[in-house]
Amino acid sequence: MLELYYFENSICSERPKMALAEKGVTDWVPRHIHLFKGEQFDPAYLKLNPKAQVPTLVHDGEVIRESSLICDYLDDLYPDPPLKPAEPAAIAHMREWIKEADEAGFEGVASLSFVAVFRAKLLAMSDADRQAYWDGQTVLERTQRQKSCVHEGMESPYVMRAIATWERIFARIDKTVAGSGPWLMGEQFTLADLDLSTFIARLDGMTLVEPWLAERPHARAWWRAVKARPSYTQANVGPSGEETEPMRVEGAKIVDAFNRKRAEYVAKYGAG
Ligand SMILES: N[C@@H](CCC(=O)N[C@@H](CS)C(=O)NCC(=O)O)C(=O)O
Repeated sequence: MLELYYFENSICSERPKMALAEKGVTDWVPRHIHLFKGEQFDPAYLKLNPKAQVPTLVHDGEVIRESSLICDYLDDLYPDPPLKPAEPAAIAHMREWIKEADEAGFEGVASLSFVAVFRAKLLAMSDADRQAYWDGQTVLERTQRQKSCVHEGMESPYVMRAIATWERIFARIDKTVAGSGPWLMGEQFTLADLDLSTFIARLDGMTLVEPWLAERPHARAWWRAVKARPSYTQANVGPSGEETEPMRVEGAKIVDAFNRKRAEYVAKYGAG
């Protein structure tokens, strides 16, 4: 049995859902974890995922954590169609994209999401509830990032870090696809494309992707092709349901400040 613990508006949970859709696997069991109701802190769930985060995959009792590792595992479990190249060096290069997405890309999207959208949710809580939410977290870096984004908004240093990260990633996507597209690893759609795409979908849903694509036609063509994949729709990638409108509206509110910060960054360090 394949059970996926997920939250619908989670950019990490969307990764395994999209991988399952790529594989045509539909007989997985959804296990919903409501992050804003604190279900990730339930002691039973913490046994599966001590970091109190989604997704978690449980396959016949075997617990697999970390969204990119779950996708890699699913690719091994269902080898057809393959989402990894055949050659060891190409696999290593593919994993370099994913490492960058996991290490820096996630934090960047999470910071921008917090500043634009989740900040208001947390500020609307009572001081005691907000503190209880943070006290329940088990990863100090996450709590520090969230506190900075909530208290400092666009002035949080995490915003500049997000801009630096995604400037670098979009520049690299544009250059790579221009040289050897249509996908990041050439002719084959791989886990590199998939793992980046759910993060970029969130930026897109907050109307924050356009500034990065404006002068990058190859990155734009790549992004259009990702969105056209049936798995993207089947897995409901990007803000969906009642989150769609708040994401778009709240994201649009920070676009001007975001563009100013980005211009500051580009003036100092260059575009990518
Ligand atoms: N590196 C982890 C990150 C997982 C993660 O941070 N997930 C977020 C949702 S996208 C989460 O569970 N957050 C818990 C919270 O907000 O309290 C992975 O890729 O699985």
